[in-house]
Amino acid sequence: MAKNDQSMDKAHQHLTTDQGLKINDNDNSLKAGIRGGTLMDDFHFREKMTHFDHERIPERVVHARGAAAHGVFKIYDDSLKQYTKARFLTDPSLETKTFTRFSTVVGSRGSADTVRDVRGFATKFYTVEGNYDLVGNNMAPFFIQDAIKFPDLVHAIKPEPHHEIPQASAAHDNFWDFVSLTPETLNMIMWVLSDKAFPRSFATMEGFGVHTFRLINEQGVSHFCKFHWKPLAGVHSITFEEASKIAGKDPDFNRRDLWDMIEKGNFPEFELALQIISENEEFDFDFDILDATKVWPEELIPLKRVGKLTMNRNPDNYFLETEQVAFHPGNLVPGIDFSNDPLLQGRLFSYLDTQLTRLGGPNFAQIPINQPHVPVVNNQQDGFMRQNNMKGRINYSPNSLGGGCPFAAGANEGAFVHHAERVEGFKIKQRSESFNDHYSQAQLFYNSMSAVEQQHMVEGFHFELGKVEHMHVRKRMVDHLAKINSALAEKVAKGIGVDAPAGTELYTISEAAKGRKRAETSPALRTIERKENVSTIKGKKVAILLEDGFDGAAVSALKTAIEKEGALCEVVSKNQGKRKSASGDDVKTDKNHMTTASVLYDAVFIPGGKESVEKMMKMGDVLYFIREMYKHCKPIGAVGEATKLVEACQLPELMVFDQPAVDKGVVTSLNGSKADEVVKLFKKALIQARFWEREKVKDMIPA
Ligand code: HDE
Repeated sequence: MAKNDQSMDKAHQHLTTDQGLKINDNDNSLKAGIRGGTLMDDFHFREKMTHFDHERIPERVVHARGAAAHGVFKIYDDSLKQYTKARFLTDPSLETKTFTRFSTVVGSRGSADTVRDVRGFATKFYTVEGNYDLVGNNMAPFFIQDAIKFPDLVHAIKPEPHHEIPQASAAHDNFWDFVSLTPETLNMIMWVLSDKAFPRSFATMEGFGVHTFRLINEQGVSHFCKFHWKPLAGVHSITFEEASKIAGKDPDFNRRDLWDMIEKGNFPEFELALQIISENEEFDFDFDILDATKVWPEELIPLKRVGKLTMNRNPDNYFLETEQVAFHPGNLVPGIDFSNDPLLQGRLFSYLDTQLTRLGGPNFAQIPINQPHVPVVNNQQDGFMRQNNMKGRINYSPNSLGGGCPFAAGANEGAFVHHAERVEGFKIKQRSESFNDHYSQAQLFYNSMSAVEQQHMVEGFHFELGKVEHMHVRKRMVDHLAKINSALAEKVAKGIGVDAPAGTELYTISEAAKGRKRAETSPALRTIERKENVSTIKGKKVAILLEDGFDGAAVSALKTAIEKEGALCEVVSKNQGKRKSASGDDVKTDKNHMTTASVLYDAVFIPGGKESVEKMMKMGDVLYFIREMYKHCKPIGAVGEATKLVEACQLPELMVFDQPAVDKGVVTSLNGSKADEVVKLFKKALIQARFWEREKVKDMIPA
C-alpha cells in the first residue's frame, strides 16, 4: 500500500490535531471551571467530534458485508497464448499481485456471515497492463437474465421496506412472490437452496465469473470463455442448523477463519480454471451462452486449470482496503473482452455509478487500494478528494504546447482495442427466444445432487417457503417445483401445508433445443460426494475436550499428527486457564464452554485420563457438545476412558470398540495405549469430513 499518514506507526509519537498541533489532554473537554459548561474555544474537541460524526460511508447496496486478503497469482505455463494475449494469463514468469474480497450479498455490514446467501468472490489483479477485475460469485448461474431486473430482484430480497424485516434472509413473502413470478430465477434458486449457500469457509468455496467473456489472442481471434476458481482445500459446506447456531455464537465465523488462516501461514489457495469454446460452437448447446442464468456443464465443456491464486496477507486496515476497494467488471486488460450477455452489459454501467455515492466522487481510483501498479497518465483532474493532478499547464488533447503528450498507444504498444464484433439488428426491447428455457438446468441441478443434498434442499424449502405468509405464493412456487421434479414438489408441499400439484407435467426441452449438446447429469455440481474433495485437512479445526487429569500423550499424538498439515487444535474445558495432565504437564485452555460450541469445529477429540473423564461425565455441556457433533455428522475421536463418555451420550445406532476402530466416523478405543492408532483413523475421518449416514437417525438425536 502507498504510504498514508493515517497508517503511520503511532509508536513513540505525540498525539496531534489534524493540523499537526501537539495535544496536552485527550480526556477532558475545555470547560469554564471544573464543573462548568464546555467552551466553543475547544477546537481540538470540535475537530475530533466532527471527524467522528462523519466516519461512516454508505455501505454497498449489495455485498455490504465482506472480508478480504492480499495475494499473488501465477499462471502455470504459456498454453493460453493460443486464446489470449493478456500477459498475466500467458507469462509464467510474472507474479501478479491481487486483492480478493469475499462477501455475502443481502445483509447489511453488521449481519452474520453464515446466512443462506450467495457469496461474492471479487479479485483485483494488479497486472503489468493495468487492473483487471474478476467480479464473480460462489454460484455459477445468476437469478436474472437482464440487468434491468436487478433493482427488482434486490428490492424483493432485501428487508421489506415498511418494517425492515427480515435482515439478511430470503425467507419472506416479497422475495418468493418475485421468484414465483420470475421463473428465469429457478436455476439459481436451486443453487441458493443447496449446501452451496453455507460455505464452511471462504477457502473451501468455488468462484465463478458467471458471465460468458471473450478471450482475444495476438491475431485478434476471439473465443468465448467462462472463469472458475477451484479451492485446493476442496469444496465444503456447513449445514443449515450449524449456520443458524454459528450466527449467534460467532457471527464473524467466515471472516475470522480467513484472517486466522492467513495469520497462521495456512494460505487459502485457488486454481483459476477456464472453459473455452470457439465462436463456431456458440449455438451448439441446449442453452444460450449469453444467458447468465445458465451454467456450462463441466461434463460438456471441460475445465482447463491454468494458474494459482494464493491469498497470503491480511489487510492492514479494514476501512482503507476492504471497505474502500472498488471493483468493476469493466476493468479489463488486452486479451479479455465482453460478450453481449445483457446482464454483464448492465453491470458495466452500475459499478462505476455506485462508487460516486459510496466513495464520494469520481476520484476513487486514487485511493491506494484501487490504484493500478502501473503509471496512470491522463488529463482527468479535480473533483472531490483529488490527490494529485498532472503537473504543468497541459490538461487537454490534442495539444502542441506539451508536445502532444500523453499520446494514445497502438495495439502493438499494449493498448486495449475493443473486439470488432460485427453488429446488426433492430433496436428492440425484447428477449431472445433462446432465453426461454427456465427449467432444464434447474432439473439438471436437482437431479445431479446426492440424496443427502436433495434432502437438505427439501428442508431448505420448508424453511424458506414455510415463512411465507401468503398461501398463494407458496402454492405458485410448488407448481414451479413440480415442473422440475415431482418428488421434490411433493416433499416440499407436504412440509409447508399446501396440496401437491396434481397433473403438472415435468418440463421437457423445446423442439429447437433437441439435437443440441446437453448434459443429462452433472456430478460436478455437487458440494458433497465430489471426487476431488477428499485430499487435505488444511484449515480444519478440531476441539479437544479435557479437564485436569487428562492423558497428555494422546493430546500430543493428535497435535503432532495434524498441526503440521495445517489443521488447528483448540483445547476446550469448563474454565479457561491451565489444565494439568495425569503426568503433571500443563496445557493452556483456548476456550471455555461459554465462548465456544461444537458447531464452530470440524471434529472433536477426547483424550482419556480417569479424572478428566469423570469430571466431564457430570458436565451437561460436554455431553451436549459430543451429541451435537454426532448430529452434524462430524468426526469424533475418543481414547481410553473417554470411550465411556461417548457411550454415555447414547448416540443412536453407534458401536464403540475396545481396540481402535471406526463406526460412522466415530473412532474409539477403550485401550488407552493405542492413541497413535486412534489418531491415524481420526485423521482419515477428518479428511472425509462428514458421515452423512448418521442423518438417517437425526430425529433421534436431540441437540
Ligand atoms: Fe454486482 N454489484 N451487480 N453482481 N457485485 C455490486 O458494486 C450489479 C452481479 C458482485 O466486494 C455493486 O461496488 C448489477 C453478478 C460482487 O466490492 C453494484 C447487477 C455478479 C460485488 C452492483 C449485478 C455480481 C458486487 C454494489 C446486474 C456475479 C461486490 C457495490 C446486472 C458475477 C464487490 C459495488 C466487492 C457489487 C451491481 C449482478 C458480483 C451496485 C446492476 C451477476 C462480487 O454496482
